[in-house]
Amino acid sequence: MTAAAPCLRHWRGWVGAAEADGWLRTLLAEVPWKQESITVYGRRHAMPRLTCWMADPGCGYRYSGLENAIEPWTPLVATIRRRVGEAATREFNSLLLNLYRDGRDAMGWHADDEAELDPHAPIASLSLGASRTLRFRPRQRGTAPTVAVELGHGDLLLMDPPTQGHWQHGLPRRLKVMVPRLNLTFRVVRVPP
Ligand SMILES: O=C(O)CCC(=O)C(=O)O
Repeated sequence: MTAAAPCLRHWRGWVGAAEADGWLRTLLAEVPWKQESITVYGRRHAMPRLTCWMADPGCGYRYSGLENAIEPWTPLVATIRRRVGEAATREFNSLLLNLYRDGRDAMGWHADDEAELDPHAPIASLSLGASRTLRFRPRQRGTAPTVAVELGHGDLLLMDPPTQGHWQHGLPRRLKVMVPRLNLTFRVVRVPP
């Protein structure tokens, strides 16, 4: 059964504009961004965004058939991880960074429900740079209305369980946007005891 709405907590301007500007500048310059390709219906496509997977050792993650190489936490990202963890009252051991170079870059409909992820943990999403709309739709189509969340510079969005079980989310293109947007989604990967 679909929950009536995704379980979201949205803090607009969670980080102030001046600090968010500094984070954006530093992350654009120091993260080892990669252009990955994915296979869809047997054909290779360049992903419409750049990505980087930062995580504790042992926290590997696969999606769309890609095994992500683990990059170590940079000092700034380690600080952001701690602050986001305090806001969410949850420690995160991994992070997918997405760089949307302009409004042509996007993310298709999906749920973050891979077997490696702890389904009882929230996913915390920090946005920096251009404002873009994150859309949610029920996995059982037509059982609830689509929800649109405008994510601006410095916003923090928590997606609490069971959102990923019932809803997909995606970030459509917005062709008028000429400047980059960064999104950091902190996750909990299950590690064997
Ligand atoms: O860029 C966003 O806000 C969404 C990112 C996302 O859906 C993901 O990393 O799974």
